Amino acid sequence: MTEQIQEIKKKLKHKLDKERYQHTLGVMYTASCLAMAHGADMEQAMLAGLLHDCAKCIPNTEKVKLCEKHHLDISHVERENPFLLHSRLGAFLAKSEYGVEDLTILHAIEVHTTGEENMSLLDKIIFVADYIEPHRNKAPNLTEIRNLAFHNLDEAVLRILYDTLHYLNQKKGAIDKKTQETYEYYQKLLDK
Ligand code: DGI
Ligand code: FE
Ligand code: FE
Repeated sequence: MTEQIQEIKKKLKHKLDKERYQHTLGVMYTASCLAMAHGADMEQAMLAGLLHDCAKCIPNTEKVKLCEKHHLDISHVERENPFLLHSRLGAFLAKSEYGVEDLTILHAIEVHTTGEENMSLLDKIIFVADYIEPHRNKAPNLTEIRNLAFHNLDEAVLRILYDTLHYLNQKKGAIDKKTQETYEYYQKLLDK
């Protein structure tokens, strides 16, 4: 493993709670496996996986304040559900606090919660790795989605979005425009 990854790991351990740190390592390794399966750059996948939730444990009020301070956009749904900001703020911190300059990595971190239309290979790897890493055990259909992830990444993305929207509808969670748009884009792309 590169020195950069080792150093970031050390720093992150103090910024995340124990469970989030374990999840983060799970996403890092799962992302590297998906990169192997789909011919992506493993180092980029590991770095993006390692940092994707770097802003997750900042208190929600602080997330909003930090976004305002650094002029990061906050949508209506994000203001109501500030946990959603951890992805955009995470991309910002990955650059400013952890020294990552690679825009491909920063973008994958930025869109990891809602996804986005026409995602890059790395975006999709992080989006899927986040959902299937080994510590995750609550979502339905995980066995099937884990299998799909290594064979058809777009299908896995669509399935995750379908299940996430279903879950949010059930618990009456506000749906970010981007989550819905991503779902519709992949539904159309795969002709479903
Ligand atoms: O940060 P993690 O928990 O590892 O994972 P994540 O960043 O993908 O966040 C997962 C949560 O985000 C999950 O409970 C579903 C929720 N989510 C995804 N899209 C939306 C959403 N929540 C709301 N309220 N609105 C959305 O559009
Ligand atoms: Fe996250
Ligand atoms: Fe995560």
